[in-house]
Amino acid sequence: MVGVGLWHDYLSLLVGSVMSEQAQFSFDFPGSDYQRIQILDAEISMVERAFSVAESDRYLQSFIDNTPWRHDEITIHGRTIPLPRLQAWCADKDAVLHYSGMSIKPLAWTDELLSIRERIAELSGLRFNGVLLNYYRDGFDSVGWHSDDEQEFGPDPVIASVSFGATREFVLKHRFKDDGKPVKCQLTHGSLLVMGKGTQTHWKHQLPKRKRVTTPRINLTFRNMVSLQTPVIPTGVGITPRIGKSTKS
Ligand SMILES: O=C(O)CCC(=O)C(=O)O
Repeated sequence: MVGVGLWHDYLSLLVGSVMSEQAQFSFDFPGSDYQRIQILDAEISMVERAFSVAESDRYLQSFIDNTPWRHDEITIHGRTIPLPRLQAWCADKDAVLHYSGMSIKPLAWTDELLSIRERIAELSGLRFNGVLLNYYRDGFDSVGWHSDDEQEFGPDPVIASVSFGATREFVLKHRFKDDGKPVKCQLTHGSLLVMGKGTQTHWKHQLPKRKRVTTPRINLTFRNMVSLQTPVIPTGVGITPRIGKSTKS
């Protein structure tokens, strides 16, 4: 039998291969698939196989084919350019998203999104009332540096990020400390990344362009709009959920 120390070392090596050495890992929940990622001033957890390959394949194709994607534009310094990705916002009624100068009315929840939301709740105890869908058609699509600190999500939001399709590098950088190296994380097909307390207030993140990536990726960021009549309070199991303005490009 592998001892706890060795098991921890093995996991550190395994996970360390996809994260910068700045991150430290601990495996707080033996028997679960959680990897708790200890980074300065924030809590981040990951489940690499939150969805099976078959489920993830099905979700990837279905979201690409069936989502009424919007291709928004953003004006920066007087220049209007299309965002380098497609998007959709699904949420409880009345959850209007104010985002990069736009007001986006929510689409209704679909059965698939509800199932995924339920899986997140089973795995983490976290519950959400909205989800932003991002469709990266290939490695030329991206999202620039930002924090998800829009007012409607409260002062220090917890966000659950589910990925299907091409593995893409997710990079975090501390907002106030210039000396730290960026933390890099590979978001794989069927993975769940929970950005806990501190992640949006102390860190920014991006999904950089990767020209060698030729296949699509769907990312779903589940969020809680705190102004709704029926705000959903996260209740943590396995991770420590706690209960932020950005212009993304
Ligand atoms: O696609 C990703 O993994 C990141 C998405 C993101 O940063 C966002 O929706 O705010």
